[in-house]
Amino acid sequence: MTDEPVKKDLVALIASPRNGEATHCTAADYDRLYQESISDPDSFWARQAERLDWQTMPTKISNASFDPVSIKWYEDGVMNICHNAVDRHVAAGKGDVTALIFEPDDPQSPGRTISYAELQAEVIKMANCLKKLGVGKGDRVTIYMPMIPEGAIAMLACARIGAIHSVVFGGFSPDALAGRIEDCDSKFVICADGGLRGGKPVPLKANVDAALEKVAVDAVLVINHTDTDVEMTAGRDHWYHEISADVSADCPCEPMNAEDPLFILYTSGSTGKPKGVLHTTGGYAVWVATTFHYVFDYQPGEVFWCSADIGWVTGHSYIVYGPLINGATEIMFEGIPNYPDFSRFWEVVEKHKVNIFYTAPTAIRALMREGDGPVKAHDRSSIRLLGTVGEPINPEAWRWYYDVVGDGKSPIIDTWWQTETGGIMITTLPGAHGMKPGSAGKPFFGVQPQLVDGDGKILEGATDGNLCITASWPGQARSVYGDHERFVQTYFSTYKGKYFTGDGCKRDADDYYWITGRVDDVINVSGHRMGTAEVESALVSHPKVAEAAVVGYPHDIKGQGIYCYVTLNAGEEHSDELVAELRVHVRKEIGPIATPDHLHLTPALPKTRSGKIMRRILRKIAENDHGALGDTSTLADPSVVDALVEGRLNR
Ligand code: 6R9
Repeated sequence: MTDEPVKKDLVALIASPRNGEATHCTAADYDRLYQESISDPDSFWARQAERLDWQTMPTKISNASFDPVSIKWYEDGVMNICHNAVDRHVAAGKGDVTALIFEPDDPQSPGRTISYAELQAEVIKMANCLKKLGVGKGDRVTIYMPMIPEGAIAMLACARIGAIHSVVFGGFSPDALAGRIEDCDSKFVICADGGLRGGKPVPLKANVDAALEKVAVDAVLVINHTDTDVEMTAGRDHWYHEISADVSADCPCEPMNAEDPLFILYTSGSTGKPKGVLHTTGGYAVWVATTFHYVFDYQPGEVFWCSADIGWVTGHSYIVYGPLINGATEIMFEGIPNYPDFSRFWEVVEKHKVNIFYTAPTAIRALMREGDGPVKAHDRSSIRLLGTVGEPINPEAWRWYYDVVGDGKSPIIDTWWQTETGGIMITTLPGAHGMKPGSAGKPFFGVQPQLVDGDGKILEGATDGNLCITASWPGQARSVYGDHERFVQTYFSTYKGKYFTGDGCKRDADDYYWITGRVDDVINVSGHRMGTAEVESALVSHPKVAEAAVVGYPHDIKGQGIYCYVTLNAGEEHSDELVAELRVHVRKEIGPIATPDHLHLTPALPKTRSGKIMRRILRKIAENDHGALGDTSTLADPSVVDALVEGRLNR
C-alpha cells in the first residue's frame, strides 16, 4: 500500500494498453468521433449499427424526446440479438473460437470451455425447452441462477425466441424474488438446484419454492448444478436434463423489431419498491457492441474477464451481450474474490492469461487490505487493461490497483454508468486519454452530460452539480415495465426535458467528470444499489418496529454501509437480541446484501413540526459528523438529536 501522492504524470499519460501498438481510438479519433456523434448523431449511429447483422437494416435512426418522454432508436430495423451474439460468429467460420471459459467456485472442480459453436447448440437446446414449456414471444421469464454458463445461455435462449428475460440476482431472498415475479407477471422461472459461493451452498430451488408459495407460475425449469436434493412439484417443475433429452437441434432466431423489449432488470430508486427497468433490442445491442469495442479495446484472441454477476446490469452488458456480440473470449466466474483465499482473482488471471480485467472498487478495497502478497504470488503479465465500475473509486484504491495489480503498466478505465443507461456512459478510452485517479473521465460517443444546480440552472465550466444527460443515446432504458408514468416521474421530472441520473458530479478544467455519489435516497453498498425506503419498509414489517429511517454512511470496504435508526412499538424493550433479530429479518425480506451494518434503536426520530423525518441530520450523525448538524431549529423536539448523538458515540 502506498500513501505517496498520486504521480502527476498519470494525468498526462495517454496510456496505450499494448506497448505503443495502435488502439481502436486515439485522442484525435476521439475528438473527431465525439464531435460527429453530437453534431450528426444519426449518421454516427447508423454507422455503428453496421457492427450488427440486421434482417431489415434500419433507415430511421433516432426518434427521441425527453419532453414528452418517448425514446425510439432504429425503429424500422429488424434483428435478433442472440443471432448477433452467437450464430453469426459460427456462420462466419469462428465456431471454434472459445466464447466462455467457466471457472467454478471450487478451484479443484473441473471448469468448462465453450466454443461459439457449442454455445449455439446449448442456446438452441434451452430455447426449444422453453418453447416446449409454452414460452412465446413477449412472455416474461424470470432467471434466478448462479454464475454458471447456463445463466448466460438462459438469457440468450429467451432473446432467441423473443421472450423478455428478468434476471434476479441469486442472492435475493424468496420474498424479493416473489415480488419481482409478480411485478412483471412472469409465468416461467429458470433456476438451478443450487449454487456455490465461497464453498457455501446457495439453496436456489428451495428459494424459488418459497417464492412460489406467494405467487404462482406455469413452469419452472431446473438445471442440475450441485446435485442438491430438491423438491419437484409435478406438472410445474421440470429438470432441464430430462426435458431437453429429445428437443430438436434447430431453432430459428425470432425476428425482432428494434423496439421490441429485450429485458427487464429490477433496480432500486429513492421511493417505493424496485422498478423494472425496461430495455429494448436494437439500440441496446448497438450500445453494448460499440462501448465494448472502444472502451475495452478488445482484440481477437484476447481473454476478457468481468467479475460481475449476471444478476446486475454489468453482467448483462459486459458478460453476456457486449463481449459475445464482439466475438470475444471471456471468463465466467462462479466464485468470490476471497475463496479459498485472497489470491483467487490473480490465480484465475494467471491460469487463463486474462488480458482485460473489469471489477468493482469494493473488491479492490477488500483485496488491498490483505496487502500485496496475494497479488504478487501470481503472474499477471497478461493483463493490459484494468477497469472499474459500480461506485466512485477512492484514489488510494485506484493507486493500488494501478501499481500493484497492474504493475504500473496497464491503464485503468473508471466507467460510470447505470442500469438505466444500458452501458458505459463516461470513461476515459485506452490510448486516447490520460488518467486521473478518481475521475471517470470523458463522455462516450453520443453522451451529452450537463451539470445543474438544485433549481435546474445550467452550470458551465469547472463546477459541481447534479448530473443530467440532455439527449438520448441508443442504449437508454425505454420505460419502467408496466408503469411508464413512473419512468417519466423518476427520471425526467426533476429537471424537465433532461434525464436526471441521481448522481452528484464535479467537472474539472480539463472537462473530466468526477462522480461524487448519489444525491437521492439511494445508497451504494459494495456497488449494489439499495433504496433506503426498501430497507425501511422491511424493518417496519417487523411486528415490534414502529418506525425506521435508513441512511448511508462511509464504509471502508463497502463504500457505503447501511445505518438504520429504529423506534419500537410502545412496551417493547431494547435488547441485543432484538437488534440481531431485526438484522435477520431484513436479510430475510430482501437478501444478505441489505444486511444493516448499524442498527440504532432510539426512542425517537428527529422530525420537523410537520412530521417529516430530517434525514440530513440522521446522515450527519451516522457519519459521526456531529459538529455539522446544521440548522435544527425546525425540529419539533431538538433534544431528540442529543439523544441520537449520545447513542452514536456509544457504539
Ligand atoms: C453499472 C452500475 C448505478 C450507480 C450510479 C452511480 C454508481 C456506477 C460508477 C459509479 C462512480 C463509477 N456508479 N459506476 N459511481 N464511478 N465508475 O453500477 O449500475 O447498479 O444501476 O448503479 O452506481 O451512483 O448512479 P447500477
